Amino acid sequence: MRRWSLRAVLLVLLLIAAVTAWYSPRIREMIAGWFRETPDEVRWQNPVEPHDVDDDGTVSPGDALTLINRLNQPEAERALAGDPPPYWDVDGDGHLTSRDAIRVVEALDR
Ligand SMILES: [Ca+2]
Ligand SMILES: [Ca+2]
Repeated sequence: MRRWSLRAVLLVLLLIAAVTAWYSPRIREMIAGWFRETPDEVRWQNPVEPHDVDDDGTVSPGDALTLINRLNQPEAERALAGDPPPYWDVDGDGHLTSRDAIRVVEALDR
């Protein structure tokens, strides 16, 4: 009778674990998320609170002012570049426009 080496047993167990993990939708989605790039239109919108432009945890007039100041710069300097925060795209359309500032002001008015 042939005996299995410890290395072979560990390899089989590892293979079983990998196959089991791959067929678990939750684990497969988690692994896929590691390699998925975030689209730019989503990257510039705060995922927790879209109106919190500076990501300080509150929606304040400073968030609207941050957007208004950026909107007053020449168009070439308004391009969404670098890494957030600030989260320039409040409405999630992929662009910084006056509508984003209006959305923050509306949120302050509630
Ligand atoms: Ca804020
Ligand atoms: Ca926008």
